[in-house]
Amino acid sequence: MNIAKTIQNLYARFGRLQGVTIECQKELVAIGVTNSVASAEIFLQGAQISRFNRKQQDPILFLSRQCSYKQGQPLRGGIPICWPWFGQLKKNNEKITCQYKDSSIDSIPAHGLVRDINWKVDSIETPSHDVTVVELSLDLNTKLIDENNNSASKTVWPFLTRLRYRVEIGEKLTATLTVSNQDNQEFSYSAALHSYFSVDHINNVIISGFSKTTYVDALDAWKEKKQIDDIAFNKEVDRIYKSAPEEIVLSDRNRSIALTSKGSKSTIVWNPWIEKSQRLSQFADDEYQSMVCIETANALDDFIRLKPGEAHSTTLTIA
Ligand code: TA6
Repeated sequence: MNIAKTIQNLYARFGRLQGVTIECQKELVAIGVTNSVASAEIFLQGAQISRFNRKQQDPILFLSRQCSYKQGQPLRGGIPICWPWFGQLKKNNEKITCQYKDSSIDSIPAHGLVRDINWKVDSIETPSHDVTVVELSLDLNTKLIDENNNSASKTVWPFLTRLRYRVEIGEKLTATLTVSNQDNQEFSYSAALHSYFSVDHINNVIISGFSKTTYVDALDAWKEKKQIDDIAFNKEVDRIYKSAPEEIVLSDRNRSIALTSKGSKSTIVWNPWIEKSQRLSQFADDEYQSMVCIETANALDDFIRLKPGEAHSTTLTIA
């Protein structure tokens, strides 16, 4: 990406908007938004929301202090967009893996191929003093993926697809990923808004809303298990909750955050704990104490099939 040209173009289009800044952090370009009630930051790479803060309050989202801000390296934190598969491709439904028959699916990076592609900024609007709406998009075809020449570009996504991402920043943050099939054949995908939340300490975290639901334990041979009570943490947790509730509450000693999802029936809950933290890129050994991932997803059996002309939206609201 030509950073100078990108920044110049964005300034020319949006520089006059109240509370909008165009930022450059090492190799990445971001849109900064501040209004009367909140502030946020969205990187063009991966359309990744990196920050969301309500005025005079602690950050809602976690962002590692070891982020590299380099092209091709999705930030560790904020809300990465995992699409057109969640997690390791080979662990996805056969309807998804069969679309990659020409690629060795073992060597393909986890979490899809749009986290390290630069998205287009379609619009930034400030309909009122306390709401800012940013819309980004990605028109996917095999040419674009190859041009980006990123690690996953070996994985040819063979379908004409339009991704649109609408982010509304106010008292609440609402992020909506809409996938449209613009091809003449059906395709299937899995996805996640892989949200990292900032917490005072993982030992104080309680996630409620999941009791009596079933989850797949990615740390125990992908066995199905029952969630009896609220979720608390005293070790690494990596679970895909099936038929997850629409309303989830994340609490720590200082606050409670309500998460509402639409168009998603699966949610991933993850904390790497001590040992995995030492192996993660862009992550300090002790940062597992300050974060938890609650990911609004379309994963496992909750994958999405789109016929030509169809579209699906997955929405997360943080309140
Ligand atoms: O969503 C949980 C998870 O699949 C974990 O297994 C861990 O791999 C995490 O995502 C982070 O993945 P990343 O590719 O961003 O390092």
